[in-house]
Amino acid sequence: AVESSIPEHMREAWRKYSPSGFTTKDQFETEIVRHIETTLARSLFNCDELAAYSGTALAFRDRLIMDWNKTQQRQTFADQKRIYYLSLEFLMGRALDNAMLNVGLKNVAKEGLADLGFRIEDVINQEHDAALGNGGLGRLAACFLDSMASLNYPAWGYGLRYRYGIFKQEIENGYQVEIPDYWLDFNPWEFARHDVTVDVQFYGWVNKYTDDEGKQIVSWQDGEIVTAVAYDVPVPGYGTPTVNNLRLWSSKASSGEFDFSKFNSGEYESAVADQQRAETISAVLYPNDNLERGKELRLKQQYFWCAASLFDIVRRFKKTNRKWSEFPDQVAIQLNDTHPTLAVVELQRILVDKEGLEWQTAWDIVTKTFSYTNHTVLPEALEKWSVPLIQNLLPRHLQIIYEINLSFLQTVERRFPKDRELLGRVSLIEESQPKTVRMAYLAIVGSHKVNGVAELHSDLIKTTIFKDFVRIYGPDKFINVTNGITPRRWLHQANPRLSELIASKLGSYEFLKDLTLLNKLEPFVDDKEFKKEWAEIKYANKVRLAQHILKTTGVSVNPKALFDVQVKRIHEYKRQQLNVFGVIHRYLAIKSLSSEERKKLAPRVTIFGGKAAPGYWMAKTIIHLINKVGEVINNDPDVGDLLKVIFLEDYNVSKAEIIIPASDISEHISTAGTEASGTSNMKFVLNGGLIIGTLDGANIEITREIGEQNVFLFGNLSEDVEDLRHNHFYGDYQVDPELQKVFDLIKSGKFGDEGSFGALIGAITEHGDYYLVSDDFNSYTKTQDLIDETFKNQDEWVTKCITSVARMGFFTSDRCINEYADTIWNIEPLDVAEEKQVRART
Ligand code: F58
Repeated sequence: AVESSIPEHMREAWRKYSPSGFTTKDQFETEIVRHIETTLARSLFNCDELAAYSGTALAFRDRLIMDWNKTQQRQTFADQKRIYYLSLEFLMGRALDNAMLNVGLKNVAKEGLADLGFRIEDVINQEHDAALGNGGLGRLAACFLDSMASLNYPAWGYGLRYRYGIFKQEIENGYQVEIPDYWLDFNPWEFARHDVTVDVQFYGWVNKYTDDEGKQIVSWQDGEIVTAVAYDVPVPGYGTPTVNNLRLWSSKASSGEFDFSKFNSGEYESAVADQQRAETISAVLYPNDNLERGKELRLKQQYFWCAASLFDIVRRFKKTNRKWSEFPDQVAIQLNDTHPTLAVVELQRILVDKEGLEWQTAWDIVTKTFSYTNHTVLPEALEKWSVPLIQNLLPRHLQIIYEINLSFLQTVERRFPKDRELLGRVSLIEESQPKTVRMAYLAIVGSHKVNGVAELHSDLIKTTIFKDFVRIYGPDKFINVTNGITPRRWLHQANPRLSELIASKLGSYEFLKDLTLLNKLEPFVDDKEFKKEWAEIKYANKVRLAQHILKTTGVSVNPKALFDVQVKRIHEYKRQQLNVFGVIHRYLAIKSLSSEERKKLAPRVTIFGGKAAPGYWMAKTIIHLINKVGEVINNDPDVGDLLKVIFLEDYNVSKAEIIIPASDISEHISTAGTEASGTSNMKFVLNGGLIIGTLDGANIEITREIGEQNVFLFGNLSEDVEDLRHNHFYGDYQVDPELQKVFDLIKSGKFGDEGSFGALIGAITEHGDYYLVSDDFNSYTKTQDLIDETFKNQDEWVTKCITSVARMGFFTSDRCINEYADTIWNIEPLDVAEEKQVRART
């Protein structure tokens, strides 16, 4: 027992008064009113929706805390192996609705709030998204936390508590404008642990000497110290008492560093400046997706977070008084991309420099502990850090990296003595100017397993960027774990009516815990009543989105039209430009028809959403073009309802929850071989929408599961991409003639100053069309025509949708987490049966 625990003979009183949390409507109302009147110091004369949200959040938070405390006690007591998920991004979105559904008391809250004069939807909408991520990678981490808690795995997330999440996007005159996302004004979901801190060192120099006993001592000295303060966020599982912990680190000046003498000597300003410099580390999320820029502050963020997390993990391990050799039996650490790779080096440093282990003994422990997930093959997204930068910021770590490299290259040389070039290719150090550290290679060498995120992607990394490493380590080190999504948020929360309809057919909500049960829906594809209800729900979701569109853009759209959606980060490889060129092509077609012929067309609303990295000029040009095309088409009386083009501002998790359930067709149209997996493709199909897509990422496995007849596939295959790119530079290469007409219209100034879009067109006509927009254009527009035809037969369409949903069971993140647990982490869920019984009795 620790000193701070209450003596045994006094615990009875303690237990007697320990709160048990509300379960009934009356109890909920008591709690919310108490919080509003005391915690928030408001009253019934002064309670707006924000206050109602705050009170509700505090009431649910109380419940979560109790389960959270118990979960942590249970996990400590069970003393099993834990998984630590290190991610620089956790794109959590809102917490209240999720907490209500996971605890299972949303209806209680709904009725209670109604009694007090509020609509639950309005209350939920008051919450600010927790937007600590860019896109797919960050949202995947959030889905994984949900699954790990729901499956009762002893798991912790570790990340950074950015003061500013991903920027808020506004569109002004068709251009993206970035607004800072300060989100911490009122955040009831975090707990500052001012007593849980770690001092993190930067800069300084390395002192190597031999002590009196002849032992080599290495010590990293001087430099500056920044303190990491822990902020804990409860992560509730669905239908289980497990509430795991997400620990986010915030930076502040260390009390040692904060120079009080400066105050006294009148250097007040510079003392405050020091403090601000320390706080800058966790100030802002870098807003790039799939691009690395090598900024010092980003490296500082990475080390700050890795050092604090590792210290915390090691501190917890040491409390168990085990031998170091047992570390990998207690601890598994997953690296979400290469961003946390310094953790590998840091653990080696702790074991060798601080704990005095032999190099090789330490290294065995390190490699058994870590595993690494790769999320991209795009060369511009692979992290490389300049050696001089690391030398200056982390001098001891650079030495360790060189030592790791030396011993790795020696092994390679022994195994492949005749292959001199191999050594240069796989070296952790690239001999560039300046030299750089190849972080992906370091992550591979420091891990026992490396995984890609969809089958095609995992194959591609083995045959392209990591080919040499497959030769060196053998194929078993490289595996695939296809991504998944949590059905709790992406079906039950986002689409409650569809979830309810499914439950009514399957007899329970058990499918939310075992998504393969959805296959029991398939026999109902011939049930007329069921199909009607299905179609009504989709229509209601479209009406809701149409209202949102009207409110935010002023454009009125017809909910009976086909809703065609592409929402994701704006990037050339994701090809929003292909989509908007397709829209212009459709516009030209409409204009060329007589008014009689137009009546036969299927009306369509094309909806875009997504942020461009602030420095990604081409992506911003794509946004500009979409908005300009929308202005023209939406106001052309010849077109009317036949075509509307919408750009939805500030796409984020909570907007995705409105948009995704309202889609008929969504677009996943990346150049084959560029999108590692994609996860929104899964969300759309799970919500009864069909997809148009290339044979890329998880589209391939989605097609295999739901059947080719239910997917609109088009475009060139990944194996042909290289040759096609090559061909663009030879012979008399010409762009697709239909695409050329689109370019001509843009160049005519129809959508405003044609100069604005010159680079976008030039990338295709002059600069080799790297993303194969022209090669795929014909196939794309033909497939869009097929979609129009198919949509006309609503009965057939609904059949496709239902069949697809029924076959989506594979894509739950629960399956994904179980695969990680079995094949990489070697961890077991913690038994909570007893806890559940105690709950049922009380
Ligand atoms: C995404 N990567 C992949 N990176 O693009 C997507 O195919 C995949 O489904 C998803 O990961 C999950 O595996 C991604 O989102 C980033 O945003 C990084 C942020 C930090 C800088 C480098 C890119």
